[in-house]
Amino acid sequence: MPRLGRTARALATLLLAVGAAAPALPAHAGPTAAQADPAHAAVPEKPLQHIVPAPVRVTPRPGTTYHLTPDTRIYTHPGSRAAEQVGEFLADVLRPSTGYRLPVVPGASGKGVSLLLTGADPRVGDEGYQLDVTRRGVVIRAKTAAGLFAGVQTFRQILPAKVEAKSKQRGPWTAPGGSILDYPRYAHRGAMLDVARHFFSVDEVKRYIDQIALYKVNKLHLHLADDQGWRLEIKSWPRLATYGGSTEVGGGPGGYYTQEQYKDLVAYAAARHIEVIPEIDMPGHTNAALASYAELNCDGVAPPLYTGIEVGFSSLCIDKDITYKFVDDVLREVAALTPGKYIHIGGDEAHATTDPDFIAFMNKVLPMVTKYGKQASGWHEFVKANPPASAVPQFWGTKTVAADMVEAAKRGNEIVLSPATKAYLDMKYDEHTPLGLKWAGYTDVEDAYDWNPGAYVQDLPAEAVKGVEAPLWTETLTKSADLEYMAFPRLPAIAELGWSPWSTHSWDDFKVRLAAQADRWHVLGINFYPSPQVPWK
Ligand code: TNX
Repeated sequence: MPRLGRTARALATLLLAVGAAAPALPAHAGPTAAQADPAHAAVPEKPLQHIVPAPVRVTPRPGTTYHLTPDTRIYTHPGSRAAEQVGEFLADVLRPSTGYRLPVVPGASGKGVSLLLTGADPRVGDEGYQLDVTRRGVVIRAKTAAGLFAGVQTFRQILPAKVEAKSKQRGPWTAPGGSILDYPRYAHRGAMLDVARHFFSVDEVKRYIDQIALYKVNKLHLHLADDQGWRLEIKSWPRLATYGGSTEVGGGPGGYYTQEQYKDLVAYAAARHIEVIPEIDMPGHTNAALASYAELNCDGVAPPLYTGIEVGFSSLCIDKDITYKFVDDVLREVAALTPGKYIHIGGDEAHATTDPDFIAFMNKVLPMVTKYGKQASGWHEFVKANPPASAVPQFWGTKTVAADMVEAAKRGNEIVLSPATKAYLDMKYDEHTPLGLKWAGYTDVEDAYDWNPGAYVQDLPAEAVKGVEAPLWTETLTKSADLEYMAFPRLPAIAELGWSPWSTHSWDDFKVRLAAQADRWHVLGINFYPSPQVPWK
């Protein structure tokens, strides 16, 4: 027990003994003894109880700890390249701060850290894991590399926060003994980033990918085209990127990803078990495309580029054949760049398109998505077109009554929930927030956290919910520090709704676990909003 006074040591021993009497505690087991005791400052951290998102089951092994040492090896499942990659990912996190070599070797050993694809509790499913920390070693078991990766994220959180540092730090590198069984509530745990309103470089997007991976988010929806900018090179329509991508909100230089850069982003996400869902918004939110090619406009006249923040004024020309040649070309190229299942075709706020035109448009475009081997996602308005059961509507409403979502569920669509009043990371926290918008209302952390996706939309059956997603629109955000200020701490709140069983849901517990994350955010340089709702240390 490191550097504690005698009284504190006695107290800590007592607390560990108390822990011993209570074997399996759910992660939400109320305030810890440490917080309840006035002398808590001297009591060691209880990282097993501070994991975000809350695991399904945590069983401490009181009095037991494991230490990384200069001789520690990372063993990965023999013959599995995917497990080896997860091992390399873990080593890349641990090496700079510990200064240890941490070789990644195939094999299984009770010593060191082992990442194994056998022997996991069947309940872990496709993305869950089991984590066991004993005096001899750490063993993560899963059925898939995605499960091992999730286990690695948990392992990071039970090591001291400074393990996240990029430079050598002083140990000890202690993990508390215990066992965790963990698996997600929902298959879709998404974050959306709008790179159209303001452009974010490949490195900035990678930084965000690393941040969302910490909280077991498994989908990155990239909003790649909007009125203010087209951000992906399309070889058959090159001016989309070179001209349509040449500005952004406020008139800055904008930018776009070449297809090579985009592939690199997709691979970077895949290495973190995150599927990129590209969005090309249509038929509205298309001024950048309309400005790039005059022939896409009904009157044949290209409008100027747009750098304001109004929505709902642009539309592709529904009656022109060239519109569908254009969409087909774009979807073909986007599909070829997409190893994931989904292409998001937008469909929101098409205020410049009549309903019959909108439906006619979607009826032509939805089959193209299928033709290129993908399933369509779309903002919830696209259910007007009766998309096939494989399509995934993304609900962004501000009300909890949504008959169209209930009807879509009856037709077999699974729905992703991004209610703007809860999950929109671009909403201001309160009236003092310097960034963000407020049309859906202020959203402090407790608002973002306190809703049940399984029972949110009235009469929508729990089984119709595919998951949750936190959109980050960037009309007012220009740099990574801005993204982080809006996403932290609300992104971890939405991530927990997507991962953790509802039985663990407790704001009073969550806010304490969230507070404990701040040490990590400091070390990682994440610019978070220190909400007064959270008991930061
Ligand atoms: C609505 S919600 C939009 C976006 C804006 C956002 C700003 C939705 C699908 N569309 O175009 O960026 O509000 O909060």
